[in-house]
Amino acid sequence: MVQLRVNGRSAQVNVGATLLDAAKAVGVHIPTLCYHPCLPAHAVCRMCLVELDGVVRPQPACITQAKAGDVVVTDSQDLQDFRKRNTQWLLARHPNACRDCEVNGACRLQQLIGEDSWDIDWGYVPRGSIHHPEHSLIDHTSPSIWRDLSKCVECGLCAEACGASGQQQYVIGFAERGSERLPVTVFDLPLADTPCISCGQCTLVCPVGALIETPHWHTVLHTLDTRMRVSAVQVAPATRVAIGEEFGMEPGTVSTGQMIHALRLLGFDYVFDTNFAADVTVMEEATELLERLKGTEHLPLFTSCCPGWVNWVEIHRSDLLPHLSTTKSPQQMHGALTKRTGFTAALGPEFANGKAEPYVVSVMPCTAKKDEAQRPGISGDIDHVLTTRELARMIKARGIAFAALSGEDSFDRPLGESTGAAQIFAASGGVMEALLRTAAHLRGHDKTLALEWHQLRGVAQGIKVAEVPGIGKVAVCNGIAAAQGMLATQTWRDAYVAIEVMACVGGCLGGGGEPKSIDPLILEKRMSATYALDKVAPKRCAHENPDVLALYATQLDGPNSVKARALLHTHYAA
Ligand code: HC1
Ligand code: SF4
Repeated sequence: MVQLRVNGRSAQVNVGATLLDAAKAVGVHIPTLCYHPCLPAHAVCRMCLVELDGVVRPQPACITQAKAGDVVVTDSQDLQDFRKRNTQWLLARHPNACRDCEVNGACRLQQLIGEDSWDIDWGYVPRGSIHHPEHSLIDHTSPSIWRDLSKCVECGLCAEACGASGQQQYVIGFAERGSERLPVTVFDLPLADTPCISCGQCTLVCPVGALIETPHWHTVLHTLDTRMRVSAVQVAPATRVAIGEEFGMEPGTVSTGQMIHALRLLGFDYVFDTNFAADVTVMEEATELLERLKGTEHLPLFTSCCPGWVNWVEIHRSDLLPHLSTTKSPQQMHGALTKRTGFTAALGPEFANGKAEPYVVSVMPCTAKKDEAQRPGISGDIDHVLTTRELARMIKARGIAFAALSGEDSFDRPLGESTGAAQIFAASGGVMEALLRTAAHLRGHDKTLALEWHQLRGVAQGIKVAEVPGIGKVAVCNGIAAAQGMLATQTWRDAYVAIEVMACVGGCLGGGGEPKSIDPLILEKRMSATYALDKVAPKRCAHENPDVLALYATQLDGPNSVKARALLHTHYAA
């Protein structure tokens, strides 16, 4: 342990800890802009400069290791003056347009200004466009991600999250030097023309409004306000274990009831559960796996519910397309079931024969789901996709006191009933575990095989493996970088019968549309909450869902039937 003093307080931290860690340990706040606990620190914003006894120049607390006997001052008048000048410099390059910004109220730069009662002169001089007009500052080409580089504070976190420290997609990198430095895309292309997989990890770490999800919430709110259409919303498994963070709840709090209640207050006529469709996905995909296991073709089967992963295969490895499960993702399945089955017909004669359609919205922890909803062949089943963050914005915009709402509300039927197997879709390894539960049942092994597959759980980036008696060896790739590494070899071809890939580390609960967090344990907390929901679920296997069984019996002729394939399966583009 290392002993030091911070602002006169005695601090004790582990060897290797930084001055920022030491300050946190004794409750001293140091402002930061470019720091994120899960990414390498580059100390570019200089906001965290502190004075160190015996050292002439102030040092960045985020990268300076604490040494025994250090005497640290974090808030002298000189430091305060410097932070004010530094902020002034940032604002001179940042549009004065907070009122219209998508992250208004959730921006770290705005917080810095708000924390101190500085009399700041906000004179904005657009940069880049003067000296380097070739860099387009605003890019709305992607269905999932919007860029506005005029708001960028050059922290570099997006390049880290997309590159070596995260997704290893290297879509974003820096161009120019000095005050003209900008994070641009490969060859400065519009994002839609790059190999971006729409995972949104860059938006998750952007401290300002330079990278955001393509916003749909204004249109959704407007459509609900008009009350001109019957509306239905579905909510992803990973949203309920994270949305509470936006309202000051402890990370890992499950707020399903409050979320449903808030959706009703926003004006949705039906509040359904994506988990219902996740159970249907399990039925279809487990049946598909067992069919493929009768032969040798297109094995291993790859899961396909993660659109970031599907994008990656289509962009980089079209040779793998035959291995992807053709089963639609739960989002798309739910959309098809809502718009094109007995539910719609039951809404009334004006909905018969497709004359009118309900307005269908999904709430997802994922930015790539916006892109998925527009895929050729399946577009139209979901009208708009909101991220978890966008739903929180809508709730705040309507002044709904989320945390004070009753947690008693529950999903509507028939598209709202689900099992624990569906809930664990939120976590890396969960889709595979849910599949194994039902595949084992269909094979008649469910009395002998375990329900829980702990080898496939956990947040650590990499590959998880399990040998499943009667089925074969399966793998889980936690994050697109892990999948990319595995697929660069040939060993996977004969090693596994099925492989789950989730583009974001942790699975959907680490998705690019989830609340932004600088808690280094955030994934563990959301994951514990997810498995706890499964543990107490009255039914824990997809094939036990009574409404799913009823759907197959009354409308679909069973899993993988001609009707089921027409409604619930898709294809991919080479
Ligand atoms: Fe996911 Fe899925 S689990 S992809 O992570 O298969 O986004 O939560 O909704 O579709 O169910 C996301 C989560 C989600 C789908 C399901
Ligand atoms: Fe990179 Fe993902 Fe952002 Fe695209 S969405 S730029 S792949 S981090």
